[in-house]
Amino acid sequence: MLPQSPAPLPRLYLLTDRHHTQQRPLASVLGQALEAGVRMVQIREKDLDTRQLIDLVQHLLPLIRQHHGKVFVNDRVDLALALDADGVHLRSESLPLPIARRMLGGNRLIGLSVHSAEEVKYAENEGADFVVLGPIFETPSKQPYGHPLGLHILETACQGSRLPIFAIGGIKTKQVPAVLASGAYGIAVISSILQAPDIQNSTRELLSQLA
Ligand code: TZP
Repeated sequence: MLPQSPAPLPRLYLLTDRHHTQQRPLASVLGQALEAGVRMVQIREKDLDTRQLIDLVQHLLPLIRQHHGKVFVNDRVDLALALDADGVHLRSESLPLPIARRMLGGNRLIGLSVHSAEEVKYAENEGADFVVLGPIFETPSKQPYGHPLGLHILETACQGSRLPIFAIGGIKTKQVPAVLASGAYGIAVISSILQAPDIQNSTRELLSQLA
């Protein structure tokens, strides 16, 4: 029998930020997004200490799994392993990718946040499973990364790499066709789901553009 190839990644990647939920509890907002079809979630709550983060992951992970979703922990390889997440999402100041891979082995996924076509190549060469490239558009959610990269850099990165590239930064439903036309595999979002007045509706709109 041929070995089974892994299931393809979902095309919509939701990043959590409990400061962007319009005062609604994160678990409830996330629950609605999952109901509407989100299947890939990064728990990204950078201001929590280790104990608080463990509590949150333990609270959210069963909810995400109930919906057959994949769970990624931002930055914390140790917690991804200990709490049995599907993978880790690394940023530039995280453990270097080869070290994270050594710790996680081949069965867990590693995503990397990148900001240029060159960093996409690096991620590919070092064995990342996917990257999140951005910010592509202007976004209030992420001031520190400065100027948006724009669709041209997204297109260059996609042409130069076979890795799945998720575009991030200011992506709403109406930007999805242009992002896909640039070669992106999918999109990663915070505010277009977490801040939406109708979370299920906004999630479904994004998914229908990605279908
Ligand atoms: N990395 C680049 S832009 C960004 C991150 C985490 C924030 C994306 O937030 P939004 O609200 O989807 O624009």
